[in-house]
Amino acid sequence: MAPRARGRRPPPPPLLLLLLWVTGQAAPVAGLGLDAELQVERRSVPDECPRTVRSGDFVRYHYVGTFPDGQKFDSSYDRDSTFNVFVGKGQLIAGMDQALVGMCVNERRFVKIPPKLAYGSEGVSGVIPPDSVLHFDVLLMDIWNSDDQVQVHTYFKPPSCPRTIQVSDFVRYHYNGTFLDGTLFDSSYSRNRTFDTYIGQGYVIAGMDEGLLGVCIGEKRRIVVPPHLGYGEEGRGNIPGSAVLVFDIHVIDFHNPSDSISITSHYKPPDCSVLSKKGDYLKYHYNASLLDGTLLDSTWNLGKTYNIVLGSGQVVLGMDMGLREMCVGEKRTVIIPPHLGYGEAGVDGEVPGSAVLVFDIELLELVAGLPEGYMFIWNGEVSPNLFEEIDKDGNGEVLLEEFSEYIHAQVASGKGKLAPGFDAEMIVKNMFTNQDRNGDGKVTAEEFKLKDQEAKHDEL
Ligand SMILES: [Ca+2]
Ligand SMILES: [Ca+2]
Repeated sequence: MAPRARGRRPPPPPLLLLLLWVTGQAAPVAGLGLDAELQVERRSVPDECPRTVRSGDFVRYHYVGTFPDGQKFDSSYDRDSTFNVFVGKGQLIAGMDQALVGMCVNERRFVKIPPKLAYGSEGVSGVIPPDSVLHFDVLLMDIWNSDDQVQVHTYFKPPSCPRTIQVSDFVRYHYNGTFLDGTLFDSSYSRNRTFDTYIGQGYVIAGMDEGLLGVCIGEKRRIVVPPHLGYGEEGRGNIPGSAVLVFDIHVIDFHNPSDSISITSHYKPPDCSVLSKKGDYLKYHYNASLLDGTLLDSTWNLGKTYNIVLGSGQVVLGMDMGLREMCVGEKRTVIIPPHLGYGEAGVDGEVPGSAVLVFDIELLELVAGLPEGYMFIWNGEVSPNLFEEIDKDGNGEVLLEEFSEYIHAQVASGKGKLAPGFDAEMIVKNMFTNQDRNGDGKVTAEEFKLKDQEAKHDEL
């Protein structure tokens, strides 16, 4: 074959089709019984080769096509795009259809194809001379079959797995996304935040919706997604069309929006008869962590308890629920889904968005609250001359100073009781304001009423 001087740029894609795709009339060059003349040299074979090309597979590969004298006539690298094609279906010249069979991803083959398995005695006008032997340096990037399903391989499963992901659960996971040749195309780790999504409802590609089913919290698995369950022939962003995607995922947590909290009591003292209820003032210690064990916060480390009035909105709803009907000395673990915790937003720098939280709690002290709706109660009988007693200077008007002094004296002597856990001055001021109907800063005898004398409860 005569050397050809070729100074022009590689052919554009339409010509590529002429070169590598065989139309119906060109196909008969196969089947001449001269397959032995096809020479295949395996130049580089990867250590790991879980799968090899079979007839009928779809492959993506790079190649450089040269004539025997080394002159390049075509290269996929020049187009910065792999060549994508079904193998063994007559879409390629016969020699290439045969040469690709048995290849591993990342394998490199050097192939010499005789003209009878390429473009024969006719060649391709202006590109391939008649009777040309063609050389191809081939690197296989990708392989799948239209019969492929999602493949799942678990390589770490936590010892305890009380529940696995089901359809409609909401999951947070980390992942590295690579192509079959190992090239990384995306990673949640690089963004330093989990990927969060509902499962089985089409929010993610079909292959991930399927591949995440049945996974445990803390599990690590590889999910291999063929393109028909991924981004298809079109691809998306930096994912080329017809690419197999490999996701190495680590599930951080999941929950279902219908989940409530879960309470596990680890220890109860012998006398566990006084149980916490709404309005009680509680002092407790806690460790807060994520389901994967990451510690977020600990009052034990701070050396002082956390103190709240139960049912007063001082903690997230899940925590309020988790502290109910608990006795002093009891230890329990409360698991709180995000909709009863810190929600989708989380707490900046402290709690990730949509995180399930684990609280290990010990109740140290309980001060019984007042009946619901009361901020102050009398322990015994109420004096019949209450207004006169409060109006110390006897001028018929009670000022805040008189009122405050009187209430505190009642509490100090054990005759009255303020709701525990709140700012006493604030309670007293609210009580006074409630009695001062016309808001002039003084309470008159007419304004003054006992709480129980009214349908609408006030404070005294
Ligand atoms: Ca007065
Ligand atoms: Ca008044």
